[in-house]
Amino acid sequence: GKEIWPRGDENVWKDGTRAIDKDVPDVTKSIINHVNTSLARQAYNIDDMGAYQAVALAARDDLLINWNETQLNYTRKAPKRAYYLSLEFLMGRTLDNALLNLGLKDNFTQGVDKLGFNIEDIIDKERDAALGNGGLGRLAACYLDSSASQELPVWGYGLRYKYGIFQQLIAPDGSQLEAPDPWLEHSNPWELPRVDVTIDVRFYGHAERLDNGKAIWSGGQEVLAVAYDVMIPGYHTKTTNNLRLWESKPKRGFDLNSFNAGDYEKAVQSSNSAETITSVLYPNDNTMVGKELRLKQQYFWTAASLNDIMRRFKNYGKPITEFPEYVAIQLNDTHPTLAIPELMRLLVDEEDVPWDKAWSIVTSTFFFTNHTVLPEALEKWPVPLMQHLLPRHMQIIFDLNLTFLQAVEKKFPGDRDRLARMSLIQEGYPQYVRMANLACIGSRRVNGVAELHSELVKTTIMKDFVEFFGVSKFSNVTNGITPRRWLDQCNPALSTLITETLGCTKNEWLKDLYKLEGLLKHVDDPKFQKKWAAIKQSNKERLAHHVEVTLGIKINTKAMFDVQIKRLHEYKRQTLNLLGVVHRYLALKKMTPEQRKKINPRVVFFAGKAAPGYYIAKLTIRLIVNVARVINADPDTKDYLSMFFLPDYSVTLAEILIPASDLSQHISTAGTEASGTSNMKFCLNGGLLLGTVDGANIEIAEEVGDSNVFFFGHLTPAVEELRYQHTYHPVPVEEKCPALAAVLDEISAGRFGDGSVYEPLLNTIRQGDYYLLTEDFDSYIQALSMVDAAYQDRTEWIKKSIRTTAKMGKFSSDRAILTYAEEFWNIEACKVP
Ligand code: KOT
Repeated sequence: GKEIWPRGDENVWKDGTRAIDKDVPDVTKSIINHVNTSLARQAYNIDDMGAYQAVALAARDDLLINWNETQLNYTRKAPKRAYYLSLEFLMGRTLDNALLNLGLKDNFTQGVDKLGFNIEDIIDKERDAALGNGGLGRLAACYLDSSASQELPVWGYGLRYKYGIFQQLIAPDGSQLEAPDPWLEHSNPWELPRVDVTIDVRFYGHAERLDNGKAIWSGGQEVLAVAYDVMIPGYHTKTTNNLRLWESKPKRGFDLNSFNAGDYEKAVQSSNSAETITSVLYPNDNTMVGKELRLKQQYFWTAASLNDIMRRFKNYGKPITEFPEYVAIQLNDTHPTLAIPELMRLLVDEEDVPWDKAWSIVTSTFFFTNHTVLPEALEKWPVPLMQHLLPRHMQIIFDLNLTFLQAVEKKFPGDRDRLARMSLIQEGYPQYVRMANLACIGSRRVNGVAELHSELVKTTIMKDFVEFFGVSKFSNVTNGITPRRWLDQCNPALSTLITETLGCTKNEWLKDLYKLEGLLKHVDDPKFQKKWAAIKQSNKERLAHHVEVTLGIKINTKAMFDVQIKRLHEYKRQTLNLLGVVHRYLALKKMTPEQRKKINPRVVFFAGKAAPGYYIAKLTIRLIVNVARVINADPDTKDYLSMFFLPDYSVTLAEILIPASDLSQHISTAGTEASGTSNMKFCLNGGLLLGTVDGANIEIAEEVGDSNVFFFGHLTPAVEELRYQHTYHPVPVEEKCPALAAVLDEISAGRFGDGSVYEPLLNTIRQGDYYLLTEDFDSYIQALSMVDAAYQDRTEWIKKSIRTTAKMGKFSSDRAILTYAEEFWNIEACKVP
């Protein structure tokens, strides 16, 4: 039937709800209005920062209208929804992305110009929302962009950290220093505080068992979760989804009894500890840190999210047994695994659902993505800690384990080793809860993030589970990236050239990235090649300008730009790249000036953060910085080789670096990098790939063809055997790889400053060499020579670059998110009328 208008005059309400197609005068009016009212300022006292705030508020008005309509539409149509639970969302900046998605960039550019400002300067005032470490968090951000762009009813759930990933500084001796990232210091126009949306979350206390597997959990500490909503606009659609971030607050401001008794410190203590929960993002990537506060974050966030999801489901008015028909929940790695026992607790203890029925609801609702097979990253929590913090959840886990192991025993009678491996509990003193095992048995599907990685998941960490559940529960969804941010936004000139060349609208190819294949027709067109090369050149100049302004260093933009930017980690082997640069430097030193003149100049860029407690990774940064100082100052070689470590890597810095790269390096030990996603970003921007046969590199090569990538190194199946050899039949580096030994010796001998400082790093290679640098160094150097040779023929290089971009269709995060939607979640687009 027809809906009744809720209140007042329907026409007055509807007139007041403006449509989004703002023309230039609308834009200026709106900005001025915000300058005068929201900021209480005038033309006389507004600077770039103030202008940014006013422009952001003007853009936000449009986002809000779309956001409201989207959410109302979801409430009315009550579709099945999916929720993406991630402890990290590495969003970067919002303004430029919002204007492009709204289709308002041109009008805002003109409007801002009329007001005496430059849009790019204003955009540059925004701070990154850096609530993530690296690939895993940025993937979550790309998936939100794609969900909204594909009009899918998907919400993200995360934490509103007061401090994002630390700011990286470089000390005079070259080491990394960390400073806090107080990103919320200025008000954040992109979030809506929902002080009315709060959820109580309990910690500690005791759980008293009743009959039927039920229990009552009481006592302990109660903390309040307050919702902050972040608008996620789709590209050229009204659909504007929601990212809900939780902030922790004390339930009662402070304990009045203590206050009255004169103990002020004790009185504010409870409020301190509650607020601590969401104070800081843990700065570790691909490692597990067993801190109690981290476990508290995980429970606080999953409990608040699950309760919120349950409340929204109940508004649909459906019986609880239909929960999985309306809700799908994706677990971004094991960090939100407590959602599984939490949903059991809600169903069994609070909704009176029988245990077995509850378990069938749970296992129809969750989906689990694994992002790493590195053993040090697999989460396990001490049972005593969990028992203390979450007594009811520990009971539930033990009960689930009992039933699960009985089923395993039934299928594989008498196989005690198998039971020990598959148990949710690792035996010992103390015992540990294995989160990946719990996430696996509680989920309908388990997936890896690239073909090779998904195979490794099935044959290593989940082998027993494949044998128990059958292989069809396990599959692959290769990661993707959003072409809106990672091409249209960061490389507008290339985006324009592509649109002109393809003969379709920008909107069409940005939403169907396979259309890029249309560029192949033009590969041999010299005019097109020239335009392509000119854009790369101007992006290199943009980067050089940025480096000159921020670091005061001049860069030769005629050189090849060779880039490795990612978290510092031994498995990613920045050290291999660094030692390769030293090798090149030593070779240049030995040449005559005449010989050098034949060499193509090269500039090598590094950027990336090291976890504050990761000693070897931090030492690697220090060595990079100090090698760079020597090389860049050497008059014999500096015209042919230079090297830079750009501090404080971020999404925003990536947006400048990636479009400027001729070559990028993705050189992890085979079988260690689950996917990698920056490899896709470089290739999308026409940078060639130098890499190992690992992660998504393999699928990139499948798409672009082997002749357009530079591959080297041992393959995954060889790695285990080589490590065995290194352990039981070690051969000295001097014998195994003389070229590498020579480089190590130069560093030890003090050519780049006191060599003894770097011994611990060099010794990881000389002894044990877990990441197999001595095995891959020679073929790495060979690959670098192939790169040099290929770069000599500039036309052929440009063709490779065009072909690479043309074949990136597969790596759109739209393809990835539609796979999740169709194959896992069973949700459909829900268009705003
Ligand atoms: C693990 C523990 C804590 C924080 C982060 C991780 C983590 C990050 N595990 N895997 N990743 C990366 O995820 C990316 C997105 O899937 C992959 O492309 C990348 O290879 C992983 O290393």
